[in-house]
Amino acid sequence: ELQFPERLNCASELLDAWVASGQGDRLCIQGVDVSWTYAQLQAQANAIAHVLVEDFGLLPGNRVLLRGANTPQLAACWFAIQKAGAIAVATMPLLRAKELGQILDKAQVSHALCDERLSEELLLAQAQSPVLKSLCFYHSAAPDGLEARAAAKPGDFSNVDTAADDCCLIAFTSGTTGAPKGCMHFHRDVLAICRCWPPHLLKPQADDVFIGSPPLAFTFGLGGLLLFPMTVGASTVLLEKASPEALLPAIAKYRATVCFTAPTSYRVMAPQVGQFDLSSLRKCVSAGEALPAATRALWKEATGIELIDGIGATELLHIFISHDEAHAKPGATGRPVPGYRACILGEEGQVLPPGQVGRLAVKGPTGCRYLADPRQQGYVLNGWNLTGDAYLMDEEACFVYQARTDDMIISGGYNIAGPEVEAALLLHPAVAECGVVGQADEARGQIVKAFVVLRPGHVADAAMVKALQDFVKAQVAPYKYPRAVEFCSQLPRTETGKLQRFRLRSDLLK
Ligand code: 3SK
Repeated sequence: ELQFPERLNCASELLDAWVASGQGDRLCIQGVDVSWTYAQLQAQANAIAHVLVEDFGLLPGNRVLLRGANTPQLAACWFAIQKAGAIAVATMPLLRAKELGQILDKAQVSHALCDERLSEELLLAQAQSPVLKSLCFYHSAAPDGLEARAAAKPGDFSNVDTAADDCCLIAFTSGTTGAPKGCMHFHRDVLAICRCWPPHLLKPQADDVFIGSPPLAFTFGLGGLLLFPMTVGASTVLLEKASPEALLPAIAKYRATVCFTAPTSYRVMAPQVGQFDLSSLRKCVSAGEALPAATRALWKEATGIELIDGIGATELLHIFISHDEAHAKPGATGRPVPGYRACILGEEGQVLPPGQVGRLAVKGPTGCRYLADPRQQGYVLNGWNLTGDAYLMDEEACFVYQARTDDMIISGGYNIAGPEVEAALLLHPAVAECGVVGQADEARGQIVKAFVVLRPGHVADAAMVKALQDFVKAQVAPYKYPRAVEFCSQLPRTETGKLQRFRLRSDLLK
């Protein structure tokens, strides 16, 4: 079991400790035209903490909204908030005023630090918000911008003496249906995720260079691109634009060794890897969505690297089931990360035996604490977090993803997992992307409907529909084949790359 002292500030452990131990000149963080050592990041975070406290009256426990793409300055702001004993509420850069307004209100945000280039929507939200009292822009040349203010402050700061159990971040769950949910996490949670998955499964080294696409506002990105490299004194590259097309040249440019991105991104990058020198790359992590076996194979064939898969949740802060390269099993996510336990629960809450599909439940050092939300009761039961994912545990105690519990299609009495049909379709050479959902049907209750994006050069016609249907029937139980196929030019995805099946479903209702 992990032990933490009663008083704990995660910034002291992850940032200040490197400087205190004489290693402040290690390279910490690179951006488009900046490169900071640990000491430089610390000095910047300290100066920003002074600005927040002295210029804007920030008090411990206040909530500070962050808005910006992944940059070193965003990271400095995040640590400044921790140092001041406040609570970081990082938001996805693509959010619009309405969504920002919901977050301001729900989290009772009093202060905001915002990249000046993304000011418009936040200003609109602020105009409607009775709670947001101060807003300061960074990446700004204005005399009252964050850079000018920070330049006038000292580079040292005495961190607020927070408790291990003080809330330090509220992470909002991204875009499914319903109002956004804010997940509260403590200083000890931040350190717990650094001590569970990385040392046992990622096994990073001090000379690693991390890179990837998830925004720091998504806890997958916060851990993978900021906290985990800093746990071992490694460095990280923060890219403002990290589309698959931008990620490959960046890996080559920065000689990156560890990459974090979503399965879709590995799938898009795989055919292009030959155009870049990726010889520095040694570890590739996939999360944020279930990893189809076809994508794992494609990436391995293109790079020789076995993907490290994982499932995490904003509610649990980071990955809780995973494997290392030596234990990869195509189609399976892996086993519980050391420190976590997992089981499969049936309809009545009973633990199911191996081979049976049920709801994945997880217990560990982190867990769900929704901010003022009745949905808390549905997520945590007897200390078990009910993730909303349908899984089975196989005979080797590996956990195998089936679907989100609401992605199950019930057709003619059969339970069909949409992602399983997607995985089969993705093996077809003409298929670039696909999404499979249930469509209402008088005779069968529902039928399987596939939305398919074809690779260039393939024709979307009746012959292709038949070819795809036959292809699926040849791989999985024939009753799972998509009775309806619709070709489209793109699929709806969240900012973090997750397929929004609910939007495909709502398209069917129109
Ligand atoms: O969605 C996931 O799988 C995930 C992974 C790592 C951290 C956080 C999340 C939500």
